[in-house]
Amino acid sequence: MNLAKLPSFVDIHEDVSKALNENIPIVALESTIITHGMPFPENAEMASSVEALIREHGVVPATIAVIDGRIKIGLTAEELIKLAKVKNAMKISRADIAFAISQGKTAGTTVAATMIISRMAGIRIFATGGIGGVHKGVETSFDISADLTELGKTDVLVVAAGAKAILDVPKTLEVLETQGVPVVGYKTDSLPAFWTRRSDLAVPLRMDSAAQISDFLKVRDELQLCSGVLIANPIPKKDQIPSKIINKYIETAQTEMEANNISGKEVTPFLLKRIFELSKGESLKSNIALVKNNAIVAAKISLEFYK
Ligand code: PSU
Ligand code: MN
Repeated sequence: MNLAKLPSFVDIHEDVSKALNENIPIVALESTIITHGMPFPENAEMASSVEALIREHGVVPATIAVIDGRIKIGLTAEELIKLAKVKNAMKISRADIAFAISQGKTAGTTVAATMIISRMAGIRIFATGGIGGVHKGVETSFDISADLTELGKTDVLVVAAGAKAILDVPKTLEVLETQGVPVVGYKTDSLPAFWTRRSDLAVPLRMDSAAQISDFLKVRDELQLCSGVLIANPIPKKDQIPSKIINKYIETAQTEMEANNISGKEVTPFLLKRIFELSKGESLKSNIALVKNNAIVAAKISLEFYK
């Protein structure tokens, strides 16, 4: 990776640039989950403990965000806290990343924006909670996350706990297939549904080890497929919320969202916040647990891939 070629508005954390220069495994992490996905102080605690967990595996974490118009690849402890506390951060995807930089904004990067920045720096493996997807009621709203098209064209592997159950999961799977994105169940035949380990849907592909996934990535590189991969990793058993319970909260939140005419970027943060309130914080506990679980799997894949 020639770091000198990166744009002048990119700041790479010292540990990350060392890792890039010396081929030390790295895992990228997104920041919309910090600015829009969780309340303070849980967001800050989650972000720093996920980084610590990755380091424990001998892998360098690189949390990606935009702060005051500068792309940050890897955050200092102070930057992380600043981002977790900021009140009016943007939520940026492919459409608005350049705006945030040119206007000097502070922003959480979605899965799509984090993929773009990871790719630019040569980081291949990325962990998140759940990707964005096709929303319920898409027939009228046309709301399909830009995460799906990004997965179709940007060569980064994303570890997630499936697509969030607030989505129309069957349609999300269909779009991923159209985009040519392999969806790989990690040690599972069932597509994980974020807060629950299983859904009614079969996962298209299955692999049972980080080594298998690393081999798969290497074949993809030789084929020059140049698109993303989704690893669907189920939430740990003890952290699940039974689907009967979570689905009730999702339904209520969805009805309120429609009644309040919430649309666009606000949909996902609104739903996550209402489900958090309705579940009296239980959904957040599960969300944090599944992000940690994804970080561990991403670290293992990264270790294999850079061997
Ligand atoms: N996963 C979580 N919490 C989140 C998100 C994912 O556990 O807040 C964020 C991701 O950044 C994802 C975004 O890219 O939600 C999707 O937003 P939208 O549906 O507007 O594309
Ligand atoms: Mn959307």
